[in-house]
Amino acid sequence: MKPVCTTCPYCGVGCGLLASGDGSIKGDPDHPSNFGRLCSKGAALGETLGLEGRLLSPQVNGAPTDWDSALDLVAGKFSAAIRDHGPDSVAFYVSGQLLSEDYYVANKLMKGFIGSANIDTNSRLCMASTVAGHKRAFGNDTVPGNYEDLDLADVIVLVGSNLAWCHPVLFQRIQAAKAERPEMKIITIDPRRTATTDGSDLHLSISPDGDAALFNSLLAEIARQGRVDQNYVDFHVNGFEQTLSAAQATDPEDTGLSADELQLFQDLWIGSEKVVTVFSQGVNQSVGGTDKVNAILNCHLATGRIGRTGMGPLSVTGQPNAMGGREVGGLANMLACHLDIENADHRKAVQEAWRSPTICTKPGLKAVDLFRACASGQIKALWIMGTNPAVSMPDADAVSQAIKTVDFSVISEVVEHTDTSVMTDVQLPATAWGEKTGTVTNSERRISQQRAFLPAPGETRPDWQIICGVARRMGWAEAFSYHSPAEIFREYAALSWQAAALGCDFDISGLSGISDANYADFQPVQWPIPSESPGADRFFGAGGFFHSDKRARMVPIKATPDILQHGNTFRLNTGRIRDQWHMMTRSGKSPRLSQHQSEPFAEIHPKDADELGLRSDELLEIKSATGRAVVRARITDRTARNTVFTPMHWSGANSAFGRVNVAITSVLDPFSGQPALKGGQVKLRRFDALWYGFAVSVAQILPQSAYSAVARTESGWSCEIAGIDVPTSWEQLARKVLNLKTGSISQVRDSAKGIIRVAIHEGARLTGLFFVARTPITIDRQRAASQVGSNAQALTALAGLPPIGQPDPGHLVCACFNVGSNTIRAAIHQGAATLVDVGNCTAAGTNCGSCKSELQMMINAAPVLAAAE
Ligand SMILES: Nc1nc2c(c(=O)[nH]1)N[C@H]1C(S)=C(S)[C@@H](COP(=O)(O)OP(=O)(O)OC[C@H]3O[C@@H](n4cnc5c(=O)[nH]c(N)nc54)[C@H](O)[C@@H]3O)O[C@H]1N2
Ligand SMILES: Nc1nc2c(c(=O)[nH]1)N[C@H]1C(S)=C(S)[C@@H](COP(=O)(O)OP(=O)(O)OC[C@H]3O[C@@H](n4cnc5c(=O)[nH]c(N)nc54)[C@H](O)[C@@H]3O)O[C@H]1N2
Ligand code: SF4
Ligand SMILES: [Mo]
Repeated sequence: MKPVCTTCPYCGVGCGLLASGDGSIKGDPDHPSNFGRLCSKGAALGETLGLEGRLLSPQVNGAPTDWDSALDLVAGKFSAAIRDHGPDSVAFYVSGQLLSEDYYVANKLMKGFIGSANIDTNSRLCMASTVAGHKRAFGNDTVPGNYEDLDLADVIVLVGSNLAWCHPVLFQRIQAAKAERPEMKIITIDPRRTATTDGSDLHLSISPDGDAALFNSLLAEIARQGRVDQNYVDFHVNGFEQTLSAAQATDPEDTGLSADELQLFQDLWIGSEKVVTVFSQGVNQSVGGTDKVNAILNCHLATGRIGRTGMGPLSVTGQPNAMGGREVGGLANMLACHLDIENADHRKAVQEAWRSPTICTKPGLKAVDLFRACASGQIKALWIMGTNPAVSMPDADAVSQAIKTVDFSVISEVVEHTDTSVMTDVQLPATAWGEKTGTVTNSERRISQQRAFLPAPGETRPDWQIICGVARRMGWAEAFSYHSPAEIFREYAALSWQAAALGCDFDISGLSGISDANYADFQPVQWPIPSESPGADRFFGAGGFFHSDKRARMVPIKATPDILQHGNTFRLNTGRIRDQWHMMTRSGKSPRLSQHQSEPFAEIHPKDADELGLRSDELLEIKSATGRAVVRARITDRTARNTVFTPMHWSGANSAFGRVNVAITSVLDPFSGQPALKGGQVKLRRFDALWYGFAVSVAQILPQSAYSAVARTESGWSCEIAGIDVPTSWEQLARKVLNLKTGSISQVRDSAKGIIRVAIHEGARLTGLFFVARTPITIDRQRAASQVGSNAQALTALAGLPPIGQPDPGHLVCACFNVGSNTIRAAIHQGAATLVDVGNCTAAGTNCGSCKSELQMMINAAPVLAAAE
């Protein structure tokens, strides 16, 4: 069987893949987003395709039902709410992980037929500040440049981006360009040290939210050095003088950088015309996110460094279809094809194209307000699609409560139990990645197709079909009578012609006549794709902005650094880890991906840890007025004093108290409504565990106790656990934790040291291991996990020894090729002195490269280790 060309369902790089029904996944060498490269998550997709935990039939009030009954119920409840309380009494909360065709029909149903704009998306938590910043500066939400600019730039500045972990294939692309042209400079601006800062020439550890001050200072320096592109500004830009004055009023000390660091950065930025400024969530997820975006754009506009090869601002998108969602108008304040709700001509064009009975006339509720309206009773019927707000929204307990409060709630999901789905009245089973076909747009405006290469399991249906099924039952059969995603795509592409005629950037009208056969054979293509002429590669090189006077706006920015910091609280910074995707409903199925980091943690500075009386690997309680989380402490100076960094990935489905968003209150950017998810205000305390434990079982372990985090292993599940009470029987506790009712128990106890180790055998097969101690468990997890499911003897297993005759690979470092630390150390010991040597000997680091900084640290440590031996 020939493999199917498809696109990765994870990040906004949008890598092309070759996928086969047997689960083998390779990078597509011909796809222009990745040219065959993949990262650890993309490479492990084959391990996530199993049907374990999938939602396979519609459920109403916890019982399976047929599609007709479920869809009748949903349509009936939404229609009744609209009839009794008006169109604004219902809401959709959707996702940048839907395909454009799904997203387009959801938006059409809400804005054109129900007649409300109460549809918002998780992009509100993600890209909203960039959208608002782009619109202020350019008139439309336009990404001016391309990935190719990263190959050609002389200076690349990464602002609030951990590209090495979050957009690894772009990071590899930059590293490859740097290997060819070592004079190229990579600068990363992040308050914390990351794998990305490790791989940069210069790391500027700015104060949290110091970004606007940094780019304001840069603008002032551009003017001081006489490096403004006066011609470009005169012809294409408004607002230069006021913006410069505001920038000159900024105190450079607000960046938290030394004068030397600041000068070095400014000289590098100003000194090379070919500079690309890449930005991500350290910019967007801030109370001043939109201002940060404009502070960056101001510098590119003032120097005319935009829309030409090798230069420009580049916002990297998070989700696979974050960009497509913006294009279809998934945000509550947008119409399809980048048209504006507030503009009567735009509304008319959309309504005419849709031949719809109505059209929303004002922006709808943005995510945070939408859930508040659920809590207050204004929203009577809520439909969530492809997102898990009970975990991913700030003030997550209040959001959970809001969902419970709504009279009627529905979710379209692919897995059976998420923290959100268990609170909804109706669960509709959607086909997952690999089972459905449609388009997505990546960070460089490139539209590619995700294609089915597996059959739809059980009763699952693609999201667009589910939405159309409800719309038809609500009385709009004709407008939602699509038979295929191709049909939806043609309508959408035709609407973009109207948008372009009204002066918008988004034009894919050249695809409005695409045949079913050509849609099936869709090749990756970048917009604009006008019908008459070939589209340009980039925007704004010669002006042509989308404000009515065709000029850009520089926006005066008042830099207000770290305004969230006050009192004796810590600043809670949050984000991502290398090998997990969001709430792990898919990446968490891969044992390989679950090994790199298998529990929620907080990076905390050694001095802060000292003051809290906290030792390494103990537990930390993170608390605010809204909620509390308990996570493992990682004491490191990679994070600054008075700040902690925690990953966002743990939920109630896999941890006891790992949902960190319960402790983040909803503080919003005033322009975009995006929450400041990087600036939580929390109190910290050492969590007084009486005992610490580690468990591995062939059976599924469930989160429990005062602290626990569950992860997949090759032969089952593992769990980090801790308790605050002494159980009546350790044997009983072991059985409960391991979820093993039967089997014979062996145990080792050292009461003086407070150590208890339990093994359970079913015949000769070791089915579970449970280690308990008064202090954090130091046992080698990988080794223990590899023994469960085998015929290992109790004594060997409980001693934590490797099975006889097997080498111990050690802690997993390279997830792509499953290479552990011991294997790498052995290679280094035998003379491997560079990354290339280590790669040649062990294959580690030769695929996605995300582990290179870890490998380099091991190489650097080698002489020290050798001396100590
Ligand atoms: N492995 C992995 N990759 C992913 C995802 C995933 O779940 N896992 N999710 C995808 C999605 S949806 C998104 S949106 C992207 C996000 O991609 P990124 O934005 O790169 O990732 P984050 O880890 O959220 O945050 C980036 C950095 O912002 C820094 N930061 C915090 N506050 C500030 C500040 O005030 N200023 C500056 N300059 N930096 C600050 C943090 O320390 C952090 O290192 O990743 C995508 N890729
Ligand atoms: N503290 C903190 N919180 C954050 C962030 C942060 O940096 N810090 N980042 C924010 C950002 S940028 C983002 S993007 C959000 C992400 O947050 P969420 O969107 O809540 O995260 P996911 O776990 O990806 O949720 C997607 C859900 O859709 C389901 N799904 C997968 N495929 C399909 C499909 O084809 N159809 C349907 N119907 N469902 C499907 C998955 O099983 C999963 O449950 O989190 C935000 N929250
Ligand atoms: S970089 Fe990794 S996660 Fe992102 S699209 Fe490519 S393979 Fe997927
Ligand atoms: Mo995101």
